[in-house]
Amino acid sequence: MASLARVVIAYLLLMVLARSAAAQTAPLPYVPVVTPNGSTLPFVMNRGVKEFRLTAEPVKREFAKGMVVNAWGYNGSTPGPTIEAVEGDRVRIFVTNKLPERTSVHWHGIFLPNGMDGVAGLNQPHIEKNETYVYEFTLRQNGVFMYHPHSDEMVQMALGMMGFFVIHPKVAPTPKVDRHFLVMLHEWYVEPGTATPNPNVMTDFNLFTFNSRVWPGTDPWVVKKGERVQFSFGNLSMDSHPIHVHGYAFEEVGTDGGPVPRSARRPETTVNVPVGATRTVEMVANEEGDWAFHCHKSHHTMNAMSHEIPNMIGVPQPTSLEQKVRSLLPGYMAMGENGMGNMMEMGRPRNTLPMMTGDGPFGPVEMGGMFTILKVRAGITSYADPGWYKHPEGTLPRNLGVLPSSSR
Ligand SMILES: [Cu+2]
Repeated sequence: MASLARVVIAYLLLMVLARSAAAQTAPLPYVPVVTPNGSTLPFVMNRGVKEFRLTAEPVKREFAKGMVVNAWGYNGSTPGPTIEAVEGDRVRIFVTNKLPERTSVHWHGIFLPNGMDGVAGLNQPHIEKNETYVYEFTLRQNGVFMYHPHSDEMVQMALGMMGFFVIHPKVAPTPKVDRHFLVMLHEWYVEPGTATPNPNVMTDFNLFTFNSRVWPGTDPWVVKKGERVQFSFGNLSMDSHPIHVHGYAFEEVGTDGGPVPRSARRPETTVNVPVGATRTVEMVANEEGDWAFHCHKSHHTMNAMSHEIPNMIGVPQPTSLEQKVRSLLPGYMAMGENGMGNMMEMGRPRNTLPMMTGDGPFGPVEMGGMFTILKVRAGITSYADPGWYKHPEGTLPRNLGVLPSSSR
């Protein structure tokens, strides 16, 4: 009898070991999301609970080559790393405050017990400097949600404290989604020549970011031809952002309130993302090419504007100087010397990007801010940047040169 018991115990132990080993090596039961220029937060399983760790802290964020911003974020980054889980999961999230002031975390759009909602003063005390709080709740819905502070919100969000919280459905959707990009939209005011965003600005922002990067610092979004692709946009800035795709139409399939019923979906080329919301759109990438993807507010695809800059349009400027600077800084525009003379460095203030910049295969792209390129390719085996699209013969506009006026 005793030996039988030992055999049973040994068998049960083996089962447990085999199961935990399987849990560690099993593929994820979902297609992981992609946060361009960002990352996904790792988790550990602790007796059936998914444990995540967030540290709120000051971070240095390079918006594009040549500009580093003194921001605040989580785990060394703005936006913070994406939290990814599955409907039905129980999650436990440790939040440690390494900011110079108190904070809290609100789980935007997520159904949870009131005490876990993270509004400091209302649902919990503020998390004081160096303290750690632990949040724990069970995920009862699916969709794309966000997290952000609810303590000195104006300052903490203006400095970049925000991230995505993705909850996959228990049963994978059909047809299957092959690729899902998450893009946090934000806007900042960094006085040209400085590095720290001014949180007191309410309307006059001068930098507009996809995941806290501006063009040409935004990574391309690479997909294989024929893939079903979703893009989720989150907005915790002070303005709405109409995000526009070239060459395609997409359908809005979800918000941070839940999935959009199929009967309510309609084709669009632009999705307006209101403040305090997420929008998820879906399309099938069946047309190869390098397709612009950007906010359609034209000032949001420019960098580092300042109302202190005098309007020099129509005022003759020394073109020889502009041309000389342009050979060093493609796209440079002479803005005049008044008002910036004591902080100029190669024609621009230090730590400041050109307003319109970036090069493509045909010359200057002259964009900035909320702009990137959707690269759709057949026959690629990885999602590394495939370089510029090679246009098939006969699919580019032809230059007819200067025509005589009679033939125009
Ligand atoms: Cu915009």
